[in-house]
Amino acid sequence: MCALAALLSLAGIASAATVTITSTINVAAGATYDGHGNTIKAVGMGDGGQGESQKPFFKIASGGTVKNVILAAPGVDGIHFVGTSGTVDHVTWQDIGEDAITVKSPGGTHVLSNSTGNQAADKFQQCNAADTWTMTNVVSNVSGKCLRQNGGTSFKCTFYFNNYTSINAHEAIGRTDSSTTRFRYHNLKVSGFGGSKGWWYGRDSQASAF
Ligand code: ADA
Ligand code: CA
Ligand code: CA
Repeated sequence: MCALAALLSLAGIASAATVTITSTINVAAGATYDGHGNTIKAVGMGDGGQGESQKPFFKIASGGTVKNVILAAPGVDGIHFVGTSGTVDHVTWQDIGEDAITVKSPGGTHVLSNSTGNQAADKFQQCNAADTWTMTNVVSNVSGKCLRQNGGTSFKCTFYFNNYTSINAHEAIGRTDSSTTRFRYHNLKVSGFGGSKGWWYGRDSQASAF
């Protein structure tokens, strides 16, 4: 323990720590993982590049929550929602890996709130199943796509960008290949955008304010 941590500990004040993990943390149905502001570092779970076989820091089952945690580099495969609902709140990705947060099968209703994802080489958020995904008070700081519905899929999603800030996205705010998906936005702030097909990658008619 460093001197400052020891002093804080004597004073009864918990200070943030770095926690090393070597395998995915499974958050059970209905359970909450509260990181208490600690930083998690993944070892042996991937290099944070664009390889698709990296492991996630967390898998969140239905009704589960991950909150108050900082995810260090390497960003591996981020966080996976694997149930019909779930929440990620107050999470910071310091350096996103292959992607930062994924809705996996079966999809349902998910929330990302009060969180910031930094330095996505390609995708910040990835959606691989039909979902209603609400993002509130979220910042994407450097990305290709802030959000990508899995390429070539035609299921319907509704994505709510609520108080969402995108800084330096170089391809799209949202990208889908599905004609039934809808992008809804409220207080969406975009700066440094570099895409050539618009914020919604050629699907402007599927995007509307709420
Ligand atoms: C790519 C890949 C998908 C899936 C996705 C992801 O789009 O083609 O199969 O792995 O990435 O979830 O990261
Ligand atoms: Ca991917
Ligand atoms: Ca991924």
